[in-house]
Amino acid sequence: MVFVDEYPKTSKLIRSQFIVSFIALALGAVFGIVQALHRTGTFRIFSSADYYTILTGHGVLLALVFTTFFIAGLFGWAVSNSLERELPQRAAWGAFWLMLVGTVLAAVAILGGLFGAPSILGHSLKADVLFTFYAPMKAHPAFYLGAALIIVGSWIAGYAYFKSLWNWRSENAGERIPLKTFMVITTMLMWYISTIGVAVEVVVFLIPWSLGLISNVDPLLTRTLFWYFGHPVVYFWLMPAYLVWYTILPKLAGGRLFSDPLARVVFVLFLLLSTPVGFHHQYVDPGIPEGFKFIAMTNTMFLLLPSLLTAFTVVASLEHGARQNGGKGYFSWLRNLPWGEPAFAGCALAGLMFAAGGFSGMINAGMNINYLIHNTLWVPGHFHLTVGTAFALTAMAISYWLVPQITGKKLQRRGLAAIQPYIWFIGMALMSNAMHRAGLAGIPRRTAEPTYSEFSFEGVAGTVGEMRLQIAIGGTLLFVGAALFLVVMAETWIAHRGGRLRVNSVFPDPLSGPEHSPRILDNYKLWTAIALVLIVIAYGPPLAAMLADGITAPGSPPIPV
Ligand code: HAS
Ligand code: CU
Repeated sequence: MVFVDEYPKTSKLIRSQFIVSFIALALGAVFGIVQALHRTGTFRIFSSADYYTILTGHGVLLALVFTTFFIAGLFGWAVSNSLERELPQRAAWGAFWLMLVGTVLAAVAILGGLFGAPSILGHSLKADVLFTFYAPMKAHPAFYLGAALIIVGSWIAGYAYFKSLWNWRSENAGERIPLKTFMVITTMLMWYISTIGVAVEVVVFLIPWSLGLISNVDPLLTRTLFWYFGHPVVYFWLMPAYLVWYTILPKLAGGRLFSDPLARVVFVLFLLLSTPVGFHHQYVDPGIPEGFKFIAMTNTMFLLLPSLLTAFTVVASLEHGARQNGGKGYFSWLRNLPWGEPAFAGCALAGLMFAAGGFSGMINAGMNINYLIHNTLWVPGHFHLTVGTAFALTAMAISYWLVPQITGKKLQRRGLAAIQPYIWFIGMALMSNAMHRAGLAGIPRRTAEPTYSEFSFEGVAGTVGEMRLQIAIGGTLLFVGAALFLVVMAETWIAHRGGRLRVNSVFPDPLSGPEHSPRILDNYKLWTAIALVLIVIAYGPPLAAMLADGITAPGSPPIPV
């Protein structure tokens, strides 16, 4: 039975979430290519003064809207499929509408910047504050209000998953939480803990400040509250991709998940360690004692563990699948994977690229080596491999598998779908490699005129002109990749039902199942408590110092370390 016939209400919800997500992807991709071609000097259609507006549109629409709506849909499917029930409709739809209103408010505020920033309610309608919207840059209050609504909406969406779990528990006392739901709930617990930071930042400081109710904010405090959330949010993007790689990808490869217990351990580790690391985005900020930056670095290094475990478990599961299909040898089994299947190829290529993105992340995380790459193009190079590929390519790829099930319609244009992940892969390889190298040459991020007038950058290998060209070509291929994806989706969406779907949501058992995983792994209260203790250790003293000199006064008195 197809998912849409089994759970028609939840399918309708997921379709609505995906449509918003895909519209954000389309607009974000347009802003992306316009901005990449401008920055590289290849083709300029707007003035450099508008650069921040375009860049903010690109970052907010892709990193915040495309992701959050897609994840809401994917999680809804995961919970509904694994607990075998419709989601509670009132909460889930309420969340959807709140998030949609928030998105429209934020988008209007950003776009206002392109139309001369007209004065609305006494404030100029613009939000050139980038997707990391902390002070001292200021946006129109509508932008912050929109951000607040998106966050509150996501909390309510989470409630719908918890409610489903409680209902399931009351009917299945003593049973292990199914893996997909376990992953969703763990991710949401991390999300609740971490979004408190950005919620306080927005509601207590940025909204009153943008309305003119308070005249000062403490930039260090608001940056700290932002990054308290800003690192976990990257795992809020990664963990759904992991959910796909652990629970769906092995099946697509013709095999079974290698280990359910390891998958649970990985998600618990993320819950424990995702938050007390935010200072690794603030290594160069004054006012934070070095010792606390060091704690963040140590925690970050421990946080590599769940991803390294994932690399092992997922690759082992794929190898198992390939060997079922006749794969032999140390490496030649790779040929027996279904590389022509778009959903498989996209997820596997996303994983391969993430291995590279993970390594550049390790370099970012080193406290002293970070000084070399901070605020350079290296960092966008890193995050286009992570959120821009590990997440985005996985989301697109799994849509080829999921959208037929939530619409009941056969995937159209299979040929285009099959080449799309490869186009993304090649485009991203060119763009992110050149960005990393450009960063090493000292070329800054977040500027329309990276050349300045009196300064020439020396490439470590190759020339700056060649790197710019690679970024322009790579960016263009990525735009083509996004467009192909959207064409396939649009045609599938409007097609008539009929024909064999080739996909279903029935899963083979893992090689090592939940019966092998200690029950303590499902003890959410314990893990949440430990996570909170770690946060108090990592953030308590520095935050206390920032508050001690007055909550809106900049800086913090020195604390002994
Ligand atoms: Fe990061 C900056 C450190 C992961 C996103 N990161 C950013 C920013 C973003 C971002 C958006 O310590 C910029 C924010 C801004 O605008 O300023 N990051 C890390 C570390 C990791 C890491 C240590 N980042 C991510 C993920 C992201 C993301 C995931 C989004 C989804 N990052 C940093 C630091 C900075 C930073 C500093 C600040 C830089 C600065 O100075 O501004 C780790 O989690 C990475 C661990 C990953 C691995 C890889 C394991 C490999 C796997 C692949 C398996 C293969 C498969 C395929 C499945 C160790 C799991 C098999 C296929 C076959 C065919 C066999
Ligand atoms: Cu981080």
